[in-house]
Amino acid sequence: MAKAKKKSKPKVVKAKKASKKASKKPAAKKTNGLPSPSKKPFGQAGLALEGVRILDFTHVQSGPTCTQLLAWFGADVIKVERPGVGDITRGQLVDVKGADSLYFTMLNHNKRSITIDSKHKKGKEILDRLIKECDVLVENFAPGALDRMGLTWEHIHKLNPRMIVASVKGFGPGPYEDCKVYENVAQCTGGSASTTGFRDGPPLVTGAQIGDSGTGLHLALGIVTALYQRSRTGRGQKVLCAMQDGVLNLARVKLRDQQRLKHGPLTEYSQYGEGVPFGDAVPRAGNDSGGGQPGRILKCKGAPEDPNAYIYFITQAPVWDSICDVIGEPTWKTDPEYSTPKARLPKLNAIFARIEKWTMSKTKFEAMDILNKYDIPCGPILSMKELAADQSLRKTGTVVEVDHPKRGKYLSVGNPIKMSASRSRR
Ligand code: CAO
Repeated sequence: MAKAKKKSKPKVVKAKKASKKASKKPAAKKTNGLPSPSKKPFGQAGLALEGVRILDFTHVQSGPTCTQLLAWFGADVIKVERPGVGDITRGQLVDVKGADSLYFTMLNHNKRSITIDSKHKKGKEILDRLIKECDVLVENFAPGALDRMGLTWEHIHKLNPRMIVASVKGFGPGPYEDCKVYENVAQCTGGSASTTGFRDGPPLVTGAQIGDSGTGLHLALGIVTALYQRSRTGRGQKVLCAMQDGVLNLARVKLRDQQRLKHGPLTEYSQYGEGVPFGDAVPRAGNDSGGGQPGRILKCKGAPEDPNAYIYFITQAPVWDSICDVIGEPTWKTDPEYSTPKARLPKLNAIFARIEKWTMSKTKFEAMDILNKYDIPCGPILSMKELAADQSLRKTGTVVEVDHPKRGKYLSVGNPIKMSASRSRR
């Protein structure tokens, strides 16, 4: 980062001087302090975070997700692990005896690794040297652990005032700030579990790791933003992402509904049509859509024997006429009982039952093909088996094959963020 800035400065100065001396020459273009646009073809001007060095003190999932993202964009990530133990996930959910687990490899395959005892005198010296040479320290230890190693903000900032110290914790400042937190705890305390599942069942956690990976994503944005600010101020800062906050951010539509409750029932929720009164907190809404357009998961040909023969179907108002034609109910287009979204709300169960009669006559892919022709929003329920075999995801690099010295080839998720001028480093 520092190098790139040094290179760019003289160019700007030269351009200004030249335009003063030779008044007949056209005025130099305004560059806002940026170097002039690269003439190199897109994708050949280096990686976006090239030159950024990360001291990676992360473990398990939330922190490693963050540093994996930064490494995809070209940052040099040096992962520090505890001697003799390593990241605990190396040995968790082991499938191939003697090899690091997929849990570990799928989150760390683009990093360098070093073992350092951070509580040993020699280890502390090495860490101090690394702190001086790195741009960002990322950690997700239990609250207070970094301080107990002697790596306080004051110590780090004194050694390297440009250092950004980025942390994942379970909670922000408050009554729970000292708690250790794992994925499902964050899903429960961030509002996701209370709003996931069916009304008459218990709260549910979701398979997507919104507490761990979701918070890692938030932290990566915080780090890149702090790097951007540092390019103006020359100074690092602390970046904190609490898992509870990250989950709540992802569950914000439910906080929206909490406030709507004061003004009446949530009419797009199935329970409204079923005549079940609302309480004073947002209920679980099964597979109802989170937006203003009613949606459901419906059976397709093969269900329920095939557990994934389902499709998500949205009865979006602008394409209602097409929906009626496709499912064979053309009179619903003009029948006042069905023709407006408001009229449909109390009978969504019956409407979706009729649509399901149609989806059950098609496979999920046939239904998708037909519905897409009419811009009717829908999505087949894709299993992990189907996603692993999906050739278009392989082509875009969203699913990648990685080589491992002990386990051979395995599949990993590649960078889901695509940039035209920065290739992802696997
Ligand atoms: N050298 C010496 N000691 C090391 C070390 C190293 N290289 N790396 C870690 N340690 C020590 C820590 O200093 C700590 O010691 P103290 O308790 O004496 O301070 C000890 O190892 C354990 O660290 P920890 O408390 O972070 O680990 P844990 O397994 O007990 O807890 C977790 C794990 C994830 C619950 C906790 O780290 C945490 O709450 N992190 C923040 C939230 C988070 O990221 N959770 C997501 C986890 S993914 O599901």
